[in-house]
Amino acid sequence: MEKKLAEYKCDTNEAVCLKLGIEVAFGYKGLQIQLYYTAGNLSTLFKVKYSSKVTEKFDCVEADDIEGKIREISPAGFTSNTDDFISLLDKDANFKPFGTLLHTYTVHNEEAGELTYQIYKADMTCAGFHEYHERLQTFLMWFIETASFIDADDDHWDFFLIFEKYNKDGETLYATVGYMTAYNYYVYPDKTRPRVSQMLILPPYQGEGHGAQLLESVHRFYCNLPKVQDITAEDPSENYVKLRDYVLTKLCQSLPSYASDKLQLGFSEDMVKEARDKLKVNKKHARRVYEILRLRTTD
Ligand code: CO6
Repeated sequence: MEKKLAEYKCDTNEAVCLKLGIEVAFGYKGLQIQLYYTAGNLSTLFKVKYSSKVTEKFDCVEADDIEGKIREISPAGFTSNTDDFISLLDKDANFKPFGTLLHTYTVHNEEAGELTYQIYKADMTCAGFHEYHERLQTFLMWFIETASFIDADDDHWDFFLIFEKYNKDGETLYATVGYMTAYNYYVYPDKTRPRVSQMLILPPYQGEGHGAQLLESVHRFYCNLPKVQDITAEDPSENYVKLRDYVLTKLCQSLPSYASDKLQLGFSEDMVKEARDKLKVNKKHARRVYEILRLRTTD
């Protein structure tokens, strides 16, 4: 009996077509969970397939409700019909990014050559963005261990999105690359402090410099807003801290107060002030950058 049931244990890592998973699912043989997103609009196909499933009647055990569990974190309005999904793929050509364009950059790719990317700032007043964001944030559950969904209707949220811009059959298309959310906290008496809450670069795009481009653009965006005191992060992960160290060091090293002769004199109020006023860098991070740069100049 036990041997027979062992065949009904599937690793959802392998079953999910996203190739990312949650836990071991019990009760299925040949389990396949298809979760497909269109590249731009993230319209979703969600389908669960298996060759057989245990039943209480014959096997005296119940199969895990894998479909129900994934449904809870699946984007609202998904389709389970492959033909419908194919027609949504065609419609994806009409997808345009939301919000205001902040920055355009290119990345050289060995196979594809020069690829173009754009960073946009969006908010909930952009038509269709609410639904798009609902779909986008479902990725967090697959790719960030401690992720949770946000109450996006609170107007203190800022959204920053990266899209790849490419041409196909004479048309300009966009693909979702990643995003960041920041919550504008109030600082007495008349300032705000945006706190980065979520950041995700989708796996195929990781390690190509997009995270660094996004964080730098976000600093540059807030630099233009006098009411912003500095930028912080909520529960930053180790990976996020590494990325932030890289970006803030790159930004601060061009400030006069971080010149190599100044670094030798120790951490100073000038560094704190210049990093905050010119780049919206928080005091604690200004100190970290000082230590990184000081170490570099110390043999
Ligand atoms: N180790 C060391 N150095 C790193 C790392 C890691 N993991 N990530 C970035 N960097 C540094 C490094 O110097 C990179 O330069 P190269 O060595 O030349 O590659 C540089 O930063 C730029 O990295 P890149 O822009 O390519 O990073 P990426 O586009 O992959 O974005 C990421 C980084 C962590 C946002 C992305 O990998 C990701 O989305 N990972 C999964 C989700 C995640 O972990 N998100 C962060 C948790 S949420 O903490 C959080 C406070 C909130 C925001």
